[in-house]
Amino acid sequence: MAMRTCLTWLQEKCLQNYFGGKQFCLLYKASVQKFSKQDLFWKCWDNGPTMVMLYSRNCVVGAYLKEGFQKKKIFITLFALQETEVSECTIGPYLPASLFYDRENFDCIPSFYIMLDEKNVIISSEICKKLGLPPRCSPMSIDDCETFRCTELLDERKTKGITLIQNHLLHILRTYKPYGDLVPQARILLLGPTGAGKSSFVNSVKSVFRGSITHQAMVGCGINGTSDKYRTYSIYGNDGSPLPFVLCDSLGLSQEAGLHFDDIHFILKGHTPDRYQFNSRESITSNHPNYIHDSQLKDIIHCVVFVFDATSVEQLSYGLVAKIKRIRRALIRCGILHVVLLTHVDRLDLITKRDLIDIYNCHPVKHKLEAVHRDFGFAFSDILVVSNYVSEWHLDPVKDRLILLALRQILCTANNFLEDLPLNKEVDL
Ligand SMILES: Nc1nc2c(ncn2[C@@H]2O[C@H](COP(=O)(O)OP(=O)(O)OP(=O)(O)O)[C@@H](O)[C@H]2O)c(=O)[nH]1
Ligand SMILES: [Mg+2]
Repeated sequence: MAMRTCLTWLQEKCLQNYFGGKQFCLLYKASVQKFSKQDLFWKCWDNGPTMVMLYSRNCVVGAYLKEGFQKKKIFITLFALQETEVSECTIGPYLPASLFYDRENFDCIPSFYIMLDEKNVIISSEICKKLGLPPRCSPMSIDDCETFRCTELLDERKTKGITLIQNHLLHILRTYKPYGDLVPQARILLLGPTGAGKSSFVNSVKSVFRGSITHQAMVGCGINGTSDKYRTYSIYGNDGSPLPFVLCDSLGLSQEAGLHFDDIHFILKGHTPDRYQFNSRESITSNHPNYIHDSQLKDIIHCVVFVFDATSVEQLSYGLVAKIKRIRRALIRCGILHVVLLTHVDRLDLITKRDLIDIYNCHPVKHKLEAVHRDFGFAFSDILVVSNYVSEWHLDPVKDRLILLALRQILCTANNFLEDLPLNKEVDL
């Protein structure tokens, strides 16, 4: 009979986070191994940190053995899991094996012991109270007991693999060439609601290429927005020459104020100069002293990136959603390719660092992708996910990888636009 844990995805996530970024490998399942205590010890004895889970009809309780089932007396963390809340208490020092009642020697931990063959757990009233369990729950009848080996979510081997991929991506992006050498740099425009993380993405990309955290673009969380100027950012390689792309940061979109619809048109057509001070009430005009009159292919936008905060993308006002859809329709009409960048995924409930490795298969993120697809009509393959650098002091290969993967996709999209260009010479909003 195949072993499958009784833990739900949500319970497992909750415990992974609670015990500081662990992953669990199921070693023993009593219902499969006939509630045999000998089998349990045989499977778990030398496995290092171990978690014992007990499933009763009404609750889930467990014991976390930081040093495993070794012979030494240790402190044991007992816990109860209710929904996504964990309550715990520490007992000991005890021999971990004495969590299980020993019929021959009448030996066990007096306040908490498991009678595996009888499918019962005895819990003192004091421990029940500490764990928030109902007062008269002991003896607690259990349906199953499972033990897990607990390892770090990110071990050295995984981190090494990610660093290799990261170096490979860095190489690809440093040597990227805009299609047909039509322009020296692909021009990427970041558009999105106020506070979505546009400027933070610029900083994140800069940080990854520089090899250290940098905060060149101003970042903030005021409701009226932080960026009020049009800024174009180049990134310089080790030899001092600019990398083949420019990130253009804009004023945030909002229902009432924010970036003026007509300003988007002028940016796309390459008329807006760097450091142009936006005005929500009126767009730039050709009378502006720095207006770029003779904009060329190198000045126009080659790919638009809609940036959304994953934690709030479903709560955007009706008016703002309508505005974004209107912008998107205009982009489609004039053949400008665009993608979505979901930021703040690290703030979604129960996301662990390990989830960032396989983020597109992570349940809460999948829900967000579906929401963006449903509400705005973007194709799933055009929705990218990153966790920006915001308060870190050091680079993290897991975050770097996501940022670089997103950038690679953005630059591919820019190349698709350039490749299609003869058919789209007239970029007219
Ligand atoms: N946790 C987390 N915070 C983020 C992320 N991206 C941005 N932030 C935070 O979100 C807030 C807004 O970020 P900005 O980069 O200023 O957003 P923006 O889109 O440039 O905002 P405006 O310039 O006001 O339109 C800041 O407090 C950032 O630190 C992310 O991926 N994860
Ligand atoms: Mg900004």
